[in-house]
Amino acid sequence: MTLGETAQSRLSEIAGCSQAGEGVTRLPFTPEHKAALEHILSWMRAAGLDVHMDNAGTMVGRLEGPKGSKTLLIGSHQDSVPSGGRYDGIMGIVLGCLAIEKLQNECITLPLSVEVLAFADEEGVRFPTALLGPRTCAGTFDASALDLADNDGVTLGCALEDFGGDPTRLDQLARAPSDVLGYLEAHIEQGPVLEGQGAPLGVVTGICGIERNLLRFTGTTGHAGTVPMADRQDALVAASRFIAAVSDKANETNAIRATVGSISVHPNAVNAIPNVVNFPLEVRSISDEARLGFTDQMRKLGDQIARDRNLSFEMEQTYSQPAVTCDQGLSNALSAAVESAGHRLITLPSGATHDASAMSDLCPIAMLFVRCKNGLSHHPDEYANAADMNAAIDAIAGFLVSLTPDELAYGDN
Ligand code: HGY
Ligand code: MN
Ligand code: MN
Repeated sequence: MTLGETAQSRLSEIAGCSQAGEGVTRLPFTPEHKAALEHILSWMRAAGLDVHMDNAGTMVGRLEGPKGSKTLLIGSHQDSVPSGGRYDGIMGIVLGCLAIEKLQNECITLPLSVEVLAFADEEGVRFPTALLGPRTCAGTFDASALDLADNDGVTLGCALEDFGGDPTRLDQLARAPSDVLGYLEAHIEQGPVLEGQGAPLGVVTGICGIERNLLRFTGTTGHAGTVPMADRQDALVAASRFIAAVSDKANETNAIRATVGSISVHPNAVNAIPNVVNFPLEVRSISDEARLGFTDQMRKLGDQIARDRNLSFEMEQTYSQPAVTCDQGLSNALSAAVESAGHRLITLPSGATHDASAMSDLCPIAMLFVRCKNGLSHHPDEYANAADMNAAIDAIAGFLVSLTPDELAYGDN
């Protein structure tokens, strides 16, 4: 059985740690998360790692290197979106463990310490916040997020405490940058590029930035049968014009991904003119300048549509995350390892965000993408094949071995 096939079998097993229903639904600090940790614990122990769960619910597996050497962190997230796939996040954890297991089996000792980190919550589905694990590592976690609640009114702080974490000691998890050489995340591509290029692996150049705004059009409600069309201040018609224009404008450039993923209408009655419509607008781009410019353009468009129809328009930012660039030195080492493993080198940006986005506040980052069937992700049919995962394990192992001791001299940056 190849290590890629072992990865496939492990991912199939842990996919069972899910709420009932199609695909994988594994949210942070739930029974499904607790069950998944048992599998992750066994993977880390099989790789010879010392394992513990930290106060943020991150499962940490560590292989101690030579005294005073720096640590290379490998990681990704254990959680999924509702009815998601078997690979998003969890793949990076199993591939990290198997790459270290491969080196152990080949009696190769590394000139550095290595850790595998299984972060609890990257998707931000259960709570209106995300990246708890990497932000505690980077010392950038905002403790006010602990008061944010899920749909059942359970706060992040309570859920974390009930799970065995300690929300009062998260600030003690911050790593000293001088101890860390960098962070590597292997992840299914979640897009069609590698499949289109016929390549199993890709080295990521950078991770997109995100901005989310809540938008509101406010008009006047009235009887659907008696108010003449010309006299209406219909908030849903205005929002519809706006949303169609967002898509048209985003289609004019490949630099932008703009999405309206949900909408609420008031009074939401078949025979009443809608007077209040709320919806989120998410804008992503690898270029922060392009993202900010597009969002500003959309704000002006909303004002114009509201003026033309005698409505009011509001737009309030609810989330923002800048684009991050992967470290050139680590990416060069990763690229060399991909080619030494016998694979063509493809480099590409990431339209999805990752734990690496937050880890970039701590240390240099690198990402390795694995080919994704039909580019499908956040979907039950998400799939990566064993041969490609085997190639990734070889590349990660080769990357670890290639990191030269002088780069790892303690405290050299
Ligand atoms: O939204 C994202 O890009 C990630 O999957 N959380
Ligand atoms: Mn995801
Ligand atoms: Mn992910």
